[in-house]
Amino acid sequence: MDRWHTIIEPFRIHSVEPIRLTTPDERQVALEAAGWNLFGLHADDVLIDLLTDSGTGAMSRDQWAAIQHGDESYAGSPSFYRFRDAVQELFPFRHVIPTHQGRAAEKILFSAVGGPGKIVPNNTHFDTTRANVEFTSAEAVDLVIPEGREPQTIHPFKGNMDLAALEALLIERAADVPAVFVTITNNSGGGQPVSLENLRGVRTLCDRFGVPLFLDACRFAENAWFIKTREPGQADREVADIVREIASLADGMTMSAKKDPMANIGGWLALRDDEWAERCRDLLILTEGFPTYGGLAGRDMEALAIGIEESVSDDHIRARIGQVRYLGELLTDWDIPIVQPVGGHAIFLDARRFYPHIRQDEFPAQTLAAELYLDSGIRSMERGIASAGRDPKTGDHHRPKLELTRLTIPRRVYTQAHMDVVAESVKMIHDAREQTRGLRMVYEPQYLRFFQARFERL
Ligand code: P70
Repeated sequence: MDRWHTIIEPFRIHSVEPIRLTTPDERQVALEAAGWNLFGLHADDVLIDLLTDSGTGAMSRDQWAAIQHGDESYAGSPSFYRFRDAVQELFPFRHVIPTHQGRAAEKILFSAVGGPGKIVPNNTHFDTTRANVEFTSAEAVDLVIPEGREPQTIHPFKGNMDLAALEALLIERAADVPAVFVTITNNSGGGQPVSLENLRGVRTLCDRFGVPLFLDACRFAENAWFIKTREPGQADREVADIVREIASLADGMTMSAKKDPMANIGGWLALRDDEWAERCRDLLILTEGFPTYGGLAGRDMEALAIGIEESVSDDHIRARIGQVRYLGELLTDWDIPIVQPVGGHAIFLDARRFYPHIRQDEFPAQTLAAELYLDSGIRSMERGIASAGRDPKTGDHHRPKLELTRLTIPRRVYTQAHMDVVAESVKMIHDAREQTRGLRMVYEPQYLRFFQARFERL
């Protein structure tokens, strides 16, 4: 594998935002006040914020300029048409419905086509997708290939759908499947890509059983970059061209525009089917707003139109994915256990191997996130048993195979020096791992509990 340690960022920085250094004592106080949950911190008390790559990217000069052109008409804003055209340039679905973020698109779609008795397959449902499917009393099933559940197994497309498992499900239940979903890249499985070959296989099955194929496409450009660099015969294509082929295989998409399109807020639902679109627009009006703005301001749609274009710049994605990989290589060189190969938007620390002495019920990945914050002020996100929630039938914890702590890299925000600091801090807590104790959960909300749960040190 080719290896590069220094990646040229294809930009220079023209506006800076100060970050605050804190003392260990200040961090201890802040973390305790937050109930050992990093979502509860004031961002001012964070040194390097790797909680999420969602809405946290740096907008470009051109995006800020476009904001000045925002037209705030309630209906028929020219900003909507610029946004719609930018979407259709890559995803030529007839209907493009703006929403304030990705989960609103999910809520609307599943309200329209989900419901009791329905079942939705996906490579891996992201938290909000699963929650929105289940909220309609439909069932959400994850059919990623087995390699996608094993942190150490190397596979170029660990986000691929298990086609045999999908076929088996469709043979039995096709009539109950409103749509097959594929998440690109597969966030919950480590930000792992899906190959074109696999998407074509899913399409063939969908055609055979007469079921539509939808993309949860938040990180479409990153997925396309992996196709370009890993899939035979794709190396000479532009990322935009690969994205268009991905789109051509699908019937629709839900989208959080806070990821690859580098907007601070926004999303969309896009689809071909007229009747479904009509139902979704009705629901949109009920919950989000008129169909030419969804929950967005005209200026947001302007920033999005430019961000969509910038997201498929090959130079941008090379640097973006190269930076994530750089951090992954530093950690790998120091024998820190991470999900391999490194995915598109984040490094996923393997908390099971990091803290083999902490039982899963004692929240190893949450513990790791807390220790990292205490050491340096870096904020990460738990992606393990706390995030997995409970089985609605038995009331017991889901015990996911992957117990991970995610270091999510915002786009165009941090430098290589920041990545060095992150790697050094992870090494510090890794060196001290044997003395580390786990946590106990002392408050647990009903939905998506990881956002607001509170913990105490054991
Ligand atoms: C993250 C964010 C959002 C997301 C996603 C995929 C593959 C849909 C969405 C929803 C934010 C997040 C949200 C819930 C739990 C943890 C983190 N992912 N599909 O950090 O989009 O946030 O715009 O409603 O990754 O990964 P939105």
